[in-house]
Amino acid sequence: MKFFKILTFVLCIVFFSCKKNTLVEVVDVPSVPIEAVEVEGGSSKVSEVKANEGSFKMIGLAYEYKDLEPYFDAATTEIHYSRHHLGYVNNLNKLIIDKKYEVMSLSDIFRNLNASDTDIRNNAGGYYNHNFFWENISPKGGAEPEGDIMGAIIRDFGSFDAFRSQFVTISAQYFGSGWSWLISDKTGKLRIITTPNNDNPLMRTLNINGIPLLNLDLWEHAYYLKFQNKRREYANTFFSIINWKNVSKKYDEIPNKIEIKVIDSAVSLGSDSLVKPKKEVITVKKPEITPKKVEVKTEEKPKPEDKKEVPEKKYPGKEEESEFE
Ligand code: MN3
Repeated sequence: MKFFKILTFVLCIVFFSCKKNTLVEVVDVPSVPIEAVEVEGGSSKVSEVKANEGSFKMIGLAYEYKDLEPYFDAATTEIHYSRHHLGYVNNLNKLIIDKKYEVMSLSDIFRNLNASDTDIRNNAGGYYNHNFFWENISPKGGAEPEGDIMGAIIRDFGSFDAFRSQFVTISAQYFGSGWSWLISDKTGKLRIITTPNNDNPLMRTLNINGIPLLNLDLWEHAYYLKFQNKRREYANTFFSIINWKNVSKKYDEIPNKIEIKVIDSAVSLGSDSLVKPKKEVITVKKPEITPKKVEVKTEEKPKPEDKKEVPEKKYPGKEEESEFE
């Protein structure tokens, strides 16, 4: 019996000493990670994202990551810009060291690319396409464009709503990773196209010969956190933050608009002198519509709207949709 009493006593001492150690550990744990999580979860700033040394830089954003909410979430925008976009420029800078591309501009790189330059093509495309994408988004964007580009959209798609519907559908239905674009093609007509991977309309190998005006990133990294598999919803939401002022500016700088060809098709104009002639075309075209107005004796102000309605029926936009399905 004496032996059992001693054994019980020893076991009690061991039990309580173990329990004591356990309690000390439990008390220590919760006080540590609370502050650590808050520090880790804080977003970095756009201005802190810098490319490694090389020919090309991160050109920054005109807004912070959270500014695109509630449309695009801050986490996706941050990861997209500070990891994916940054990755492309760093890879590109590395890939072109001691190659002919090292001293070229991006547009020259796209013009000179060979089909075998896959890595440079993917990373130069990724860098350019993302720069283009961020510029065409703004927390103050959305609504509808104004000016000549709106006239061109109505001329080539029938209406802004028809254009939007086509752009969203084409973006939603595109298979795999790539980009959807609004471009002005070689005839000056607006078209919606898609490109695979990080290809873009400036690449000679694509034979598109278009000038890009607007693009949408169709890679899952651009939307999956917030929209999951609902790419149509993502494309629709994109229209709430499109920076139409910027798109419109790009359109105004295009040299081969249809109006210009009408007035001066025999003359090859330099790119610097193209904006002014276009305005002259509008004044030339107006008299064609005006006589009808005079006969009816209606107000003067509605003339431009009536003028836009005439070519609407010539370009039924939905015909193009089937090309991309
Ligand atoms: Mn992307």
